[in-house]
Amino acid sequence: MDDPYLLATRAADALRTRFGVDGIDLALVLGSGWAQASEGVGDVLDECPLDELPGFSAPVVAGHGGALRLVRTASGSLAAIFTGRTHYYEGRGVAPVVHGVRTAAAAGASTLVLTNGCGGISHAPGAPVLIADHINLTGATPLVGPRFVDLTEVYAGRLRALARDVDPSLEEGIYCQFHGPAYETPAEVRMARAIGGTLVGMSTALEAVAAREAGLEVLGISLVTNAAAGIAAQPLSHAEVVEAGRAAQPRLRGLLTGLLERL
Ligand code: 8IG
Repeated sequence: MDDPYLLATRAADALRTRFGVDGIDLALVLGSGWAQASEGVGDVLDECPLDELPGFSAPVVAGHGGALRLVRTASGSLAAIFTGRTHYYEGRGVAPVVHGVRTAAAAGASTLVLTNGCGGISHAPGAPVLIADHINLTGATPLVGPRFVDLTEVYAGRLRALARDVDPSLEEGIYCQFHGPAYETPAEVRMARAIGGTLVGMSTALEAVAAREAGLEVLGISLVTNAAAGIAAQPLSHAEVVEAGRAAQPRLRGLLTGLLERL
């Protein structure tokens, strides 16, 4: 089994069988700081460990989820919520990183909401930020061969407008994806700023590219959990990340709830 598209088709079939549905309408990937906020955003119909489906493996990071949850939204849509993701820094390659995205598309989703926790260059910790565009600094791509995918509008303006309907004070930013797992050096953060980045993270861009290839409409939302290295006086700490996530919960919950009422 080395065709990632075929593997996603099989995972989508397993999803349909496991949940007893014909398909899904949208998918939501939960990043650091988003798990709690997603609770209660719809009626939970069912849930299973992600590694029950072909091609998925158990999470490697403590605090990163590994479940697939089926939710009926207030608008009546069926949403698949991935409570965690595979990161490129895990070293398994790019295909496992985008397997959830391809599975969601194969299961019929037309909309993908990607969330993450990240560092802020020009956004304060605690702020949710709409991703307006990205810069992929991983040197990797999920696309193999002559797949000339148009990336003019990776993050749909229509969905960003919808998010701003819910929360008009949302900022927009440019997400720079680094390989990780080390956080950036201050010089790397200055480089990211110089080339137009306002957020630094370790996910999302690769997933968004695979999503555009699959024809999904993408919304990306970052929770800034820490100032990027060298932006604040102190070094980065995991405790800071956890605390910023905790403090932002009510706002994130309101945002997700409002979004899922509209999707
Ligand atoms: I949470 O400062 C989180 N994830 N690259 N840099 C990068 N990823 C992150 C950061 C950060 N904080």
